[in-house]
Amino acid sequence: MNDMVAAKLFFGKGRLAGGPVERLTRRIADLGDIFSDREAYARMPADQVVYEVESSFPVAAGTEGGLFIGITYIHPGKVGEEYFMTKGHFHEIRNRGEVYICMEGEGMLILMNEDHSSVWAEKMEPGSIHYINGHTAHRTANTGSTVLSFGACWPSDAGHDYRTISERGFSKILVEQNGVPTLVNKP
Ligand code: M6P
Ligand code: ZN
Repeated sequence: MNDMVAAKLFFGKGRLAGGPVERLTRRIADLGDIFSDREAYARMPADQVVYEVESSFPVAAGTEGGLFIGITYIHPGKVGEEYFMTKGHFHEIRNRGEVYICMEGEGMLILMNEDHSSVWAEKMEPGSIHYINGHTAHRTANTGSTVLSFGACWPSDAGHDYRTISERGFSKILVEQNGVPTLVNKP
């Protein structure tokens, strides 16, 4: 039992507080391998913040049976027609699931099966709760004009496999078409 860890956290003033919280910022320069429109990407300011993640790790990474908690804040914006989004990942231990709970804004949770043959999306809106099955890659995109924030809870032994996504991407991307978020085959 780690007694340095607060058992109770608060989402106050738009921020996670009340215990040890790790903060991570992902800028345009950190996301070179996820956006499809390379020319539009090259025109973006390298230091522009795309999303931030606040996480609480009550147990050591790799602990079986524990849980981690996070809140992700995705800023509004697009690279070309593709919405600002997270890197996305499978879990290293593939069968581990996750839950997302949307707090503010509007967006889409983009999901892909393990052999990349199927990509689908669920609409995120304040109060929507999303169960992400194991063996399923997950990524979130902000399709609105305000910050999209959502809470996440995942097993402490799940791990993040970013390499598979970095190498192969998702087989569909989410772009604005006639003002509507639309999944299209990756160019
Ligand atoms: C959620 C959780 C985290 C993840 C974060 C950002 O909060 O799924 O585990 O780190 O979203 O997503 P990514 O790691 O794919 O950039
Ligand atoms: Zn995850």
